[in-house]
Amino acid sequence: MNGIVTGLGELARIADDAARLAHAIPQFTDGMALTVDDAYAVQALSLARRAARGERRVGMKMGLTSRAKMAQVGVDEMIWGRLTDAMQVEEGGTIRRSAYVHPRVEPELAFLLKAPLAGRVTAAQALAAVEAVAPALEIIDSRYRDFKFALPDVIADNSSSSGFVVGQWRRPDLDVGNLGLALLADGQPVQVGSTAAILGHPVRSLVAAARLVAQWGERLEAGWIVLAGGATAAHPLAPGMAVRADMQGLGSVSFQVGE
Ligand code: OOG
Ligand code: MG
Repeated sequence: MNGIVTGLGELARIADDAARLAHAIPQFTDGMALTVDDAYAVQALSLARRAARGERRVGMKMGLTSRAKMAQVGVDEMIWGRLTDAMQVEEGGTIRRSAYVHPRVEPELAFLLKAPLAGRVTAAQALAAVEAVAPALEIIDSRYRDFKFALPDVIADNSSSSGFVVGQWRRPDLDVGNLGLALLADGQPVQVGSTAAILGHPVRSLVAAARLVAQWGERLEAGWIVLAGGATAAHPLAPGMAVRADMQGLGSVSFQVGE
């Protein structure tokens, strides 16, 4: 950076170290031109480092699929990231605030797949591949200073993914297109909204996920979790906080924040 030519592998190491050690870094795009393609290559290399440490891929997250999220971070294109087993927090579990730079939480809908999906699929085809749906919370943590980034930065940083919690799975016989939801911190609602905020219907996020991974030679696998993207703006986490999301017809999902 800063005029020095930095390889994509080196950027991946910087992004991975920042996530692993919970320290803030300057935006890559402050010092260099980084294309979206480069950024996804950095993300893949960074996740390869996690795989080398024994982390297992369990799914994919979609990001910036709602207006509220786009407005909050000032980026207006859909993005995606990779989920690993190490990112999953047990429902009702406790995270350590110190393991993150400046974590936020957002209410999401999770899909569990029973069949692979890739490329151009219809909403009906996407739904036919869904085994179950559940309310979910995503813990996002940009590794960039002040949570500020441009599109290539956030992609290189695995689209801010750092943790996720999934509530009780249920059969997908409920139309998830317009479910009321609330995000509560210490019992107080801090965000309210609807799953309709996610591209008009969260299944569109699953359709987009299948298309986007295929551009990178991947497919969504049976057994994977796909997070549809935050339905509301994200809320900052603080030590001692109890976090819960309630979703109409799907119940709730929660976790606690420790020191
Ligand atoms: C980028 C990640 C966006 C979502 O659900 O929209 C995201 C960020 O907000 O840092 O996870
Ligand atoms: Mg999210």
